[in-house]
Amino acid sequence: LIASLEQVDQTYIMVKPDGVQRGLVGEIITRFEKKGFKLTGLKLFKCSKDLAEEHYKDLKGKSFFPKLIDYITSGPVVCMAWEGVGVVASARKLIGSTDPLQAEPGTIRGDLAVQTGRNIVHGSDSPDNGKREIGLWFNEAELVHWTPAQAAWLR
Ligand code: FUP
Repeated sequence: LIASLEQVDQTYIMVKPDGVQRGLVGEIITRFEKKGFKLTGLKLFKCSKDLAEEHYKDLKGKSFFPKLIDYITSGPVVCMAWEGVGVVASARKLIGSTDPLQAEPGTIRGDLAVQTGRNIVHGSDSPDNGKREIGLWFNEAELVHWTPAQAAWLR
């Protein structure tokens, strides 16, 4: 018997320093919780330049790269691992476009931000990057694999 044809994915979500400074941590967590995804990792963290550069290594050649690294390392971030069927693509929809002025109202960036360089939240862009980024920002011991009591209703 095939238990499920649908792949359970993981995504790395991060409240960036401006989101923490503006007091938006609870609001951002709430959106993923209400959607019905499962939180498997959560911490407040001040990241090193090395980690920030590794996280954004695909953008290394871009003109905005140094500013991006300064921004991400400028204050604490909130690191999260979320799990669920389709969580990577769905989280990107919840987050909205990279440029908050282009992001639809109802999305996190569309509702809460105005600048690309201050777009308050990160979400992995593929299931492979989800795994890679969770491995980068969390130790295995910090991740919790659990079964929500409402699993039969929300999956
Ligand atoms: P996203 O996947 O929406 O986070 O967007 P990207 O991976 O393309 O960009 C990562 C981060 O780089 C953005 F969140 C903000 C920053 N960035 C800029 O500062 N300027 C740009 O023109 C594009 C991205």
